[in-house]
Amino acid sequence: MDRRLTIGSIAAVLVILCVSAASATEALQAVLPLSVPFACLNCHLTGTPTAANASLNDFGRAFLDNGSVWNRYLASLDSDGDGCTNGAELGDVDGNGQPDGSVTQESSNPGAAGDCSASTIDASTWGELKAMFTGR
Ligand SMILES: [Ca+2]
Ligand SMILES: [Ca+2]
Repeated sequence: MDRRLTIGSIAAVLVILCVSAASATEALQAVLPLSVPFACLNCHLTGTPTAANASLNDFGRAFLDNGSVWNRYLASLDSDGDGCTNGAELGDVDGNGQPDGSVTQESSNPGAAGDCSASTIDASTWGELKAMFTGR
């Protein structure tokens, strides 16, 4: 009976840890300007992170190091080193938290190298263009 209780307790703890890891990931996704279609894979090496397996990719570490805040600084970085800034990959080049223009999905994953084509427009130019249309 003690053994069943112990196994049950361990299972309950694992479920709680898994749920808390998923909840944290979902809450942090809401901080990003867009998180579709990559969702958890924006920051994690697995699409289904758990407390036992929530390893971060390069963008996930940069996001964490930035206090889990999305801003102009984080947008200007190229965390995965593929030639596209995090902002370009996440659809918010100037990092003001608003998706650019009519963008509704990420163009590529900020934590996976080799999945983008480098933009020729820089963040400040895009920010000026965006301000013309949004007044921000
Ligand atoms: Ca990149
Ligand atoms: Ca990328």
